[in-house]
Amino acid sequence: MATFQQLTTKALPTWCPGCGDFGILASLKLALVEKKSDPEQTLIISGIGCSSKLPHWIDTYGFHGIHGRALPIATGAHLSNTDLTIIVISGDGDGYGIGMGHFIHACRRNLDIVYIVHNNQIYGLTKGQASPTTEKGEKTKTTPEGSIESPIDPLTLAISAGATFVARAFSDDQKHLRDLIIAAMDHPGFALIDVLQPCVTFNHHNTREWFKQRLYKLEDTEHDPTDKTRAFTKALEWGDKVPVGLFYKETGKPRYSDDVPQITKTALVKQPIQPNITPLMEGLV
Ligand SMILES: Cc1ncc(C[n+]2csc(CCOP(=O)(O)OP(=O)(O)O)c2C)c(N)n1
Ligand code: SF4
Repeated sequence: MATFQQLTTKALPTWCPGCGDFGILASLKLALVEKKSDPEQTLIISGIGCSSKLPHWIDTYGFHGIHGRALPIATGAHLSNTDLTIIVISGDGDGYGIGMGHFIHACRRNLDIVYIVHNNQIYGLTKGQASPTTEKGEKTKTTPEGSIESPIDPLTLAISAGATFVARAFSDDQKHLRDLIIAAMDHPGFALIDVLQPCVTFNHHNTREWFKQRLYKLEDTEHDPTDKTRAFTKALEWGDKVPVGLFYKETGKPRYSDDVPQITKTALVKQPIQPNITPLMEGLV
């Protein structure tokens, strides 16, 4: 286990002052402290983007991958060592654009991974192009007349693809996000937390104020996260009111790793290396 201070690196984040990424980083550290997580058994994997720089600034193991490929890297790491706590960090471009195929397959496989997507509805690192979650009509560097495309909804996609824990949070509500990350870590299966975050430099529409006027918590309503139909209805709500919290949770579905006989008892990395590979080679002939 590590304290908040011990998880804090000497290097300081290079995010723009006021970026929502700071709140997500702080919430993740708070969750790891609360969970008494061992930094040496914690692996944070990301793709490419402002958000994906996060593993540089938290003192656990980390892997800053390539654009859109955080989930395949995490899948390999997880199946090699199922004892690790694996947190994957993406942006909306990284995870829902170039990485969309991997996202859907990770959901259906129910990999035991926590997937945190920093959703600022824009490409931040590359300076303000439209992303898959950019709202219709939004003017960006690539849509100077306003986007003509409808945004995707990551939550309904995740639920229909088979994810067993689907939540949305806001980067500025660190206690709420911390609690959702803890619940996601405790959940045996694929857990998506889509985190709405301001990009103060390139998204001048979905600002802090915009969110604060609209967000409300599902926990303050009668919402039942085991009700899949209701979860879909709530996930589609985006306008004057935008819900955050746990939309959907399914228990009892086997994790991918439960059905791989070679690793159900002992993690692959803890198994002896088979010195005699002749039977293996003969099996391939
Ligand atoms: C294969 C590939 N295509 C495109 C890029 C350029 N690129 C880097 S980050 C990025 C998008 C960043 O947006 P997002 O994932 O939403 O993260 P943010 O920077 O907003 O946190 C793009 C298109 C790249 N690095 N690699
Ligand atoms: S460009 Fe946007 S997302 Fe990137 S660090 Fe700056 S405010 Fe954050």
